[in-house]
Amino acid sequence: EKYFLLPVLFSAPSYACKRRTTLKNHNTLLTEALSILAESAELNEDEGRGVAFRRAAAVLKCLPKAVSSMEQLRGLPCLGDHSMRVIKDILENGASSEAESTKQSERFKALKVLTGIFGVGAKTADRWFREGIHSLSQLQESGHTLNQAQQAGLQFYDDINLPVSKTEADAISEIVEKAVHAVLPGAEITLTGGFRRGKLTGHDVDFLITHPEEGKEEGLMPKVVSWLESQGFLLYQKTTRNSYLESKDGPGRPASNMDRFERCLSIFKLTKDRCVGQKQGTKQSATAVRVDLVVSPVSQFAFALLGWTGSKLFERELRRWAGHEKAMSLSSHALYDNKQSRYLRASSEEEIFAHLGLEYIPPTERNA
Ligand code: DGT
Ligand code: MG
Repeated sequence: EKYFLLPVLFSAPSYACKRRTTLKNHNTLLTEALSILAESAELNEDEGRGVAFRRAAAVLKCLPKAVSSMEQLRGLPCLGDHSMRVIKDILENGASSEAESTKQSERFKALKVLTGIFGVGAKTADRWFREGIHSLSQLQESGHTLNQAQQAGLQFYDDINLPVSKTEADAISEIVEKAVHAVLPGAEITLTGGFRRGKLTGHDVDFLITHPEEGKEEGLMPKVVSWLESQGFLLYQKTTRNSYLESKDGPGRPASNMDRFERCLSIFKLTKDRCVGQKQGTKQSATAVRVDLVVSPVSQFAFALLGWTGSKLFERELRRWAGHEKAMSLSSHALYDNKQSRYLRASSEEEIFAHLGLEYIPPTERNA
């Protein structure tokens, strides 16, 4: 008798918000190459191409095993011709020549360095690159006037581009809690972003602040910022109204109390004790850490929590699901049902998933 070994055929739902994606990735070689191509497309402001590569990478992240042959991929969604060519190249040659040459290209390297400056986006970096500015020293010599964020970004460049550890995030949490409770006892602070999804490092630390009594959170941000400033914790801060999602894929109608949503982009000074030498003496040194603070009224808290937990692709897919499959508009403020012409209330993430007709996915499985 003969036995044939059949390859494992993978399958997955096409919406990332219907998949469970933990941090265990069995296909890092593939996903890292696709992420480089996504990043390159984003730096070239080709959003469509960027999303296509992000979706392809995300579908591979949720597979239970490493991909070993192209035929295993037949049943998978989100893998376009271009992504398939990249995967084939890696399976056959051990690396993607396109991802490798992208990584080594002068333009990609320069745009990475320039967008590594806090306050510099793809547009500005591209303009500078076309003027012949490819490095930080060339930028400093150029005589360009930098805004306050960019000046701070340049000043703390090395620290900001170092990953933030969970230990550092916890230390920042303590400071933020102290600040918030000093100015508004009873307020609640939640760690969001990648750390809430269980990541051990991040590029920043994200917090969501609310108060169980609606309205009590009003005017909170300036007070928190003043407290932090008076204690010397802030190297930079800028408080703005949150208008990110609303300007892009916001609800059919703006939420009534949207103007109360405030965001503070900041750079914290974190002092840490470092062991020096064998005698275990400690030396204090400071590091700069990017911190995002968001204040939400409790009525919008569940939406804000869902919106700020990420991943970015998971969020995008949730909104796409809501719009295309449910005729609803989801933002980090509200969920609007276009058929019923009304807002759907929710006081937990579970309720929002239920409104959307989705199985609940916990934060640690939103790492798409
Ligand atoms: P990280 O920090 O590199 O470990 O990765 P994340 O997942 O923490 O990403 P981050 O910090 O850029 O953003 C956290 C989540 O917050 C992200 O999944 C999407 C959301 N988000 C980011 N920026 C904005 C914004 O300006 N407005 C709103 N509503 N949401 C945002
Ligand atoms: Mg983050």
